[in-house]
Amino acid sequence: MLEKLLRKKTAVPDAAITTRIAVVKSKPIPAHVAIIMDGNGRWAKQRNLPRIAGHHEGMKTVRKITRIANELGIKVLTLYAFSTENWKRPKLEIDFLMKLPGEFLSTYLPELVEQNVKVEMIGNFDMLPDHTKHAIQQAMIATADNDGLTLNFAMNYGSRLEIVESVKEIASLIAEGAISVEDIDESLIGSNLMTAHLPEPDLLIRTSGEVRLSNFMLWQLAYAEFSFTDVLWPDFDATCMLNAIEEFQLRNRRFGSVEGDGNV
Ligand code: V07
Repeated sequence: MLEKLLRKKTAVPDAAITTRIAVVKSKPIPAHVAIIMDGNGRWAKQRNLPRIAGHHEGMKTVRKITRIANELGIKVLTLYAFSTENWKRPKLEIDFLMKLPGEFLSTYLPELVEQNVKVEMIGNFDMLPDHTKHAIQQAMIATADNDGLTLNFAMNYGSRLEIVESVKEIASLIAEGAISVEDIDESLIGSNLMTAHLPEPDLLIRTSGEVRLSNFMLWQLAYAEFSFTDVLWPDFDATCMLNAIEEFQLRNRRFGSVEGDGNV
């Protein structure tokens, strides 16, 4: 009896989600979705749990959202996992956060490989602890030949610093005489950012009710649609993801036409 009840409970939403996925897939899908995964600490606080419990639950959401993104045919999913500002947090919290890539990958790498997901990273790799570097490097090697979803973690990432580094690189090319000042244009700057090989995000999602960019992909988000939700990241699920993409598709229904391409 109990088993029957439980089975019914899960079967109904699953069918509804399958239908929504099919409808969403029949319309233009954003190629690149970027997410600021906010609200893990608040989720924990509401349950009288330590902040790290929220981060750990948030890690499970990463797995769920990766699956649905892949299923929807999204090409790139960029997740803001750790900002350059996050070093200001208590040391114990930082130590815990730096163990999450290792735990995530030791648990989920086989299924990422199986799902043809390619793991990548943007941000300053050198400053990460060795064990974190190793975990990420192993995953990048193991998934290098995959050509499904690119799961791009922004780790120790800050957008202004990324732009500063790009400007320095361009300045040194000029100093060596390799290029001239007149060669500087938007495409040259874009091609010196850490995202040079990726399409620009079409959709930015930020959870937990905050309505800020917090130094995330400032250049790359110039033309993106923004979707803000009060849902805390650990509670963000397939339904929330579909809501954001359906909203994107409504706003972009003139996608590909001469109108609605950003030119007034
Ligand atoms: C982190 C879980 C998600 C919510 C945001 C904060 C906590 C997955 C990773 C990760 C990173 C690189 C990688 C594989 C997994 C991660 C950090 C924090 C620092 F190759 N979740 N997650 N990294 N959180």
